[in-house]
Amino acid sequence: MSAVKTSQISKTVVLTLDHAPVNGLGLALRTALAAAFQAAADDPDVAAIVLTGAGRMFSAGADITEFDTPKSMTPPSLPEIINMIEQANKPVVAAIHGNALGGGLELALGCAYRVAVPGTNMGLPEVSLGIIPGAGGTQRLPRVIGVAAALDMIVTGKPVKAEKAHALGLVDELADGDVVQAAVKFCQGLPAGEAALRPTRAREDKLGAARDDPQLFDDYRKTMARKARGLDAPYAAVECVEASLTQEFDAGHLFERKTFKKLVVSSQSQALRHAFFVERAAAKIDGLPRDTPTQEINSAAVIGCGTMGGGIAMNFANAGIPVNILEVEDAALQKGLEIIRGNYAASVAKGRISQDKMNSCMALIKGVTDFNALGEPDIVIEAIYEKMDAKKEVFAKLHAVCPPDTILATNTSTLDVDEIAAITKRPGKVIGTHFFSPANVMRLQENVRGRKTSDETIATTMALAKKLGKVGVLVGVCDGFVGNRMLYAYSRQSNFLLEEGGLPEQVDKALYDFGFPMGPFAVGDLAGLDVGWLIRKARAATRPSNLRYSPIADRICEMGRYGQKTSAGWFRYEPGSRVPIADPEIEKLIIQVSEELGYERRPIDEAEIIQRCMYPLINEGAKILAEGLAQRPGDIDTVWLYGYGFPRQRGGPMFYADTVGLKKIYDVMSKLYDEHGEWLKPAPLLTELAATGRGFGDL
Ligand code: 3H9
Repeated sequence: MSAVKTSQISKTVVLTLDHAPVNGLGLALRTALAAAFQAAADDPDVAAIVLTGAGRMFSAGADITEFDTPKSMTPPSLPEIINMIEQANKPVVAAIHGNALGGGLELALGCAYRVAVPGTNMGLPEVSLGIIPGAGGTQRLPRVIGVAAALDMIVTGKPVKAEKAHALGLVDELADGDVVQAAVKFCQGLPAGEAALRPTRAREDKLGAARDDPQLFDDYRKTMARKARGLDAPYAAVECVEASLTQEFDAGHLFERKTFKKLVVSSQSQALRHAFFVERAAAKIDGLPRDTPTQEINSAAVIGCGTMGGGIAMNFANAGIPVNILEVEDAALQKGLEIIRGNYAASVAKGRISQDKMNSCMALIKGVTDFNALGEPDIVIEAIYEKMDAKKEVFAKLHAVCPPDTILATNTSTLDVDEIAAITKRPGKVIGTHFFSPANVMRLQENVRGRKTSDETIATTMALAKKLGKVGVLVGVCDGFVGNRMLYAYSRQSNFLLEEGGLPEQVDKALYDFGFPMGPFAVGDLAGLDVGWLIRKARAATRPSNLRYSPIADRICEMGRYGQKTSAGWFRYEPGSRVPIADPEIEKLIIQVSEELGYERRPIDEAEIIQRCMYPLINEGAKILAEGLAQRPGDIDTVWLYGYGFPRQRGGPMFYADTVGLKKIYDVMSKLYDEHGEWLKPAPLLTELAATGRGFGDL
């Protein structure tokens, strides 16, 4: 069956890309499209051609799964097909709905005209995969919408809606009703003969403004420094767009093609593509059929109107789901609601959402002070402080007041979900939904499966994550679950490094340069140091005495330094500023602790900091995999990419580990274990994979 369907309406041929799920322009679709297009172009009875997509969208672009495979090299290539379309002797109109992304939009740019359904996403997101548009996008888009607007779309990779695309000149007409009918009508309104042809390559008018602004590219490079830090593709994209202005079309196109070919084999692109696919794989649960029934979530409740509870409630409201939020003390409730209102107002002020959107979200959030006023929510998420007794009390009450079908979820980040579930008579309906702070911003949702959590509850909670715009990853019950358990291993070593000779600013700089948005100490100051301190104090009695423990963080808290909220923590802060400043007082404290513990301070370089922080984190990931607490290495990567800002261009910790080589990591860990003891003992799975020359990707 051909991947392109041909039909005819009067003298217009309609070619429909029909290659589920996203009309990816892999070899099968390219071959079929080239043949069908050639036939239509050669047919003297055909006056015009409409190109459209079947199913949910026009096209999501090149088939990413074929990159690095011989199929991607097999003709006809996408640039060849687009050139053929552009040079056809009859007008070609793209009829676009759903998404026209990457090569999909490039295909549409090769058409003389574009008709689109309002709301369609149109964009060149290639940079998010570590590449640039490689089928003429960097040369044609500036010719259609001008250089400045094209730079924005190509370098940020963010799609625009068809309405905006229309205003930019990328869409010639917004379809009122059926897009194919609209495109056919559009063809019929075109002038006869050559007057209807409009090859994009020949369009020069939109380039004029940039020709008069020689500073444009250098200025643009300055604005992208922060967001594009450590990334190659955005800068390469600017160079290619620059070529659209400084070179003839064919030369610019060739330059783009060469740049694309170089980037597509780069380690950054491999890592970013890995990130794309593991995120989608994380939505699939082993042993849970795709058609597992899910419950409808049309109403929700949140227990606790603190920072987490408020952020979680905002997620529901943003998704249009009414949510009751409970705080027993009215004053605390009002304070929490005010913070929510303030967060929305800040988004309105920054132009991120409209005042109308804020009003509709606020109208969906209702504060209550009594469990009996929770109504009949489809799901309740408990987000109170981390104390088992308090959580059990809440769950007992929830079980008593909520309908038997209501899913009862806990936002705990450390406690045993099974113990919480046991207090109810519906353990199948109990699950962990661990959001990350700020919960209305961070995209990770660790869904924690208890021993008795039902398949339906799991499927519903995973679907809910998608509905809330989150990335759901299913994990098992253990202390800290996947993310925080690995984080402990990382922070522990960063503290030990201070005792051995490092300083917070040095350690943070090394991890920032590695690609994290912030180092562990600046993150600690941002999150607040008192929370961890309370947990450590509560656990002090059960802490194994044979394991190394760093007292520095406790000593800092004893000084009343809780981080940014007290303008002092690991760093100090000027009033009203969030910029960490190295503090001699902390340096003195660290040196004193080193002396007390008998460590002779030594210089520690960046490479050692990275190894010392990242390898134990990876080692913990290996233990988590062996214990079956994460389904696959890619799930761990997804947790770290979306919950902890792990540099995406490194693919996540487990992917990064494979790029380093597990043998090397094992060797370093073994040496560290000899020097520093138990915390650094290589995990059995790491040992086994290293010994057999395999990586996590082989599992
Ligand atoms: C490019 O075009 C290069 C050119 O410039 C140059 C060429 C020479 N390829 O995300 P979903 C799969 S680079 C292969 O869950 P949604 C996806 O893995 C490309 N597979 O759906 C999933 O598979 P599974 C530039 C793809 O509705 C299934 O389709 N384009 C591709 O939430 C459904 O996907 C992009 O970067 C692909 N291109 O979102 C766009 N796209 O079911 C990438 C998707 O087995 N795609 N799949 O897990 C997207 O952003 C989203 O998929 C989209 C739909 C918004 C389209």
